[in-house]
This record gives sequence, structure tokens and C-alpha cells, in this order.
Amino acid sequence: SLIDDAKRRAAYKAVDEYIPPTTKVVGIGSGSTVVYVIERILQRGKEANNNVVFIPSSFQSKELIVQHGLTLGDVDAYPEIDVTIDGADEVDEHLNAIKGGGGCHLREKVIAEAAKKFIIVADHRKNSKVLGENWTRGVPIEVIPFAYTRVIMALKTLGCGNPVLRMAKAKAGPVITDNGNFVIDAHFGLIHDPDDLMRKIKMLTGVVEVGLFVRLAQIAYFGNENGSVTEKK
Ligand code: DER
Repeated sequence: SLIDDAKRRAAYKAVDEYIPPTTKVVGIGSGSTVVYVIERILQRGKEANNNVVFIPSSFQSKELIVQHGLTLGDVDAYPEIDVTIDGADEVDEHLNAIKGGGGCHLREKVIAEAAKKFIIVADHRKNSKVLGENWTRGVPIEVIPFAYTRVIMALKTLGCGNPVLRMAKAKAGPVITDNGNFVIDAHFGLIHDPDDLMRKIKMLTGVVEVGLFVRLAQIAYFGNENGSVTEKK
């Protein structure tokens, strides 16, 4: 599809520009766009990937690494990562991002912060001026199950319209993250100060991690439907 081609172009550009042959440790994000990151990495051949270790950000990304015969590492053995490439749900003009549409933002943020370079890859739908402009499913918040009702109440006092517990589609009940927690999606409309909002949400007792990545990325690549790739720095 046009969107898949756009995702692929952004992913290929990021791999070509930011994973030179000298790279030793690569962090792999989660979601559908990073599948094309792995696709491009595999095209380099076994030789080029032999002495590269890949750090996962979820069960999904671990499966991608293992299934394609790439060397799996973990962040305890490799707490300093050369480059992490990941998708996003939306990116504003300052490279702040909403992440967590796939419910993986906690481990994603760990390997994003661990990386010397953090690169975002996405299709054009994610390319916004202000967070909340195009992504209307809210800010994903990982919470411990014990506290989710209290967090929902607290979010309402922060001005959140309708915080909702994310329910699973292929399982009865709520989505359970790779860490055994719940996800709340909190709608705030346009987010002009993502740093302030991220801090306020993180302080709520029971919140584990917020899907706001504030000034973590060095660059973002967006694949466009006309075949071009927009670069945001
Ligand atoms: O959950 C996440 O943060 C993922 O990176 C995700 O939101 C991006 O997903 P996509 O590549 O399938 O759009």
C-alpha cells in the first residue's frame, strides 16, 4: 500500500544514513515501521551484520531479531547503544513524539535514552507541527493495574478529557503490556508543552511510563506518498 511504501522508504533511509559498517550495537523499536528497518538491515547480508548486536524494545522486536537470525543482545549487557531506530505515533516540529500506540513505550524509552543516536521513522501521517494535531487516540500511559482507577481520576484533574483503559481486541479484558501492566489512553487535545505534561503525568502514583518522548530524537524521517522522504531535525 502507499502507506507501507512510505514507511519502508523512511526506514530504509534511516538504516542507510545511521547504521554505518562500524556500528556495533543497534536498538530496535516496536510497531509496523521497524519491520522495514529489519528488512533493510537484512539486505546488507550476513557479513555486515555478523558483528552487530541488536537490542529489543518489546517481545515483538525480540521476535523480529531472533526470527531473522540477527544477534540478540540485552540492555543489561549493552547499556550503551550506538543507534536506536523506532517508530512513533506523532512527531511535532521540535522532534517531541507521542509513542505507545503499540503499548511498548516503556522499554522503547529505555533503549531510546540508552542510544547515542535515536532516530524516528514513520509515514507522513505522523508528521505534525503540534502533538495532538493528527494523533487523536490520546497519550499512552503505562500504569500498574492496582492503581489504574486512581490514575484515571488524577488524569481528569490534569484536564484530560476522557482517560480510558485500553481494552484488548483478541483477548477479553484490558491490554497487558510486556511488563505486566495496563495502558491508559489520555486525551489532552493539542499539546503545546509536552515536557510539562510528561512530568505532571509521571508524578501520578501508579504511573510507570508516559508515551511522550521529549527531545530524545536527533532526527525523524517521514515517508511521503509521492515517494519522497521528509527529514525533520
Ligand atoms: O508503540 C510505539 O511507540 C510504536 O513505535 C508505534 O506507535 C509506531 O507504530 P507504527 O510503526 O506501527 O506506526
